[in-house]
Amino acid sequence: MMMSMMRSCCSTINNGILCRSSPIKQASNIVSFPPLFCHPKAKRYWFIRSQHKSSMGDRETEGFQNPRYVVKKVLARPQHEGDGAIVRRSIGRGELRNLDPFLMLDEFSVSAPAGFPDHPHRGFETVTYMLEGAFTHQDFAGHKGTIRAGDLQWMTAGKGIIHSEMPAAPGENKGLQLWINLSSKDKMMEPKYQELQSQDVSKVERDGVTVRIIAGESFGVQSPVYTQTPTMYLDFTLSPGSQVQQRIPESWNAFVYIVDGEGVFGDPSAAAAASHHALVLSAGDGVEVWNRAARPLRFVLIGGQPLKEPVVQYGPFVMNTQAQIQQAIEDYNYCKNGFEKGKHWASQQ
Ligand code: FJE
Ligand code: FE
Repeated sequence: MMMSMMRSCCSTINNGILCRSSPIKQASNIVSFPPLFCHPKAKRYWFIRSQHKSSMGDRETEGFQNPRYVVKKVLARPQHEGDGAIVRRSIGRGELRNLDPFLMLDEFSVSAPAGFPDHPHRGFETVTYMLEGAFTHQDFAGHKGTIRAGDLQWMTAGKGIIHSEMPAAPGENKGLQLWINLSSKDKMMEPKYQELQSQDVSKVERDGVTVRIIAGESFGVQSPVYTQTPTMYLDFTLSPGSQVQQRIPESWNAFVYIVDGEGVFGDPSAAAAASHHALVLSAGDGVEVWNRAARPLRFVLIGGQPLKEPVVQYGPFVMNTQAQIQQAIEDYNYCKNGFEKGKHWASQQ
């Protein structure tokens, strides 16, 4: 259908000459818990929490009124993506299509020559956070850089980016890539990058808990990253026996992704959850986490303000309507409306 549309448009678009040899062809609700007083576990929860609080004395906590619980647990199984790469997709897989404003979370583990060669994006942000090794990105506007363990790249694709993302260190190169949707008013904005090196990511260490603040705020420390769609992104490591409370804006959707170890989330009597699981949190204004295991627990806590707009996705293009998707494909194929620099560009091998 798209091919015939392209043929019929050819005489009017760029004299019908595709600007790329491989054009694209077209082929949650969160459950709210009842008010706290009628939650079956409320009493016990608050009993434990108040005991815990008194043992903490006057020490500063991230106190909150309405705790969030785990309402959905999804295992991110390995799958093929890009060119020979393996990713564990949690948000974006069948069981968890999207969690407004989040479209995708991939935990990737890639060794050369596999990777993510030249591809476009439109309509959302990608956040790449390295856990191990290094990744080099190159884009059609001449941006090039390498991010290493602890570094992050926050890319607002807006109206269009074409780039490559390839492993840059020997062995496995690991990280997380999150896709955050943009509101209709921001989808066609000029692209923008924010890069933070590991040493510039704020870190708070307290009582066996370390938090790296990628976006948003924790323990009174704010990340310098500007989030076009309001987002929090925290990387927690809890030593054995430690626990943490973290505030989350009440109206936001939020989830946890466990990177390493196992932990108890939300309800102290819940079973522990292990690595490679995403845990969707109920409504509420904070979450509490316990590490009762013998090894460290590492997880990311991600929350965002829902956009509440229609989502139409075609691979790396995420818009509000099917017509906008057709337009994105046409713009990419004919290098226009944001994809102009794709005309004479290919990444350096
Ligand atoms: C891709 C569109 C894409 N998961 N995890 C289509 F954008 C991609 C893509 C990625 C990606 C990149 C990194 Cl660094 C980490 C990722 C998808 O680039 F693979 C397809 N097929
Ligand atoms: Fe990409």
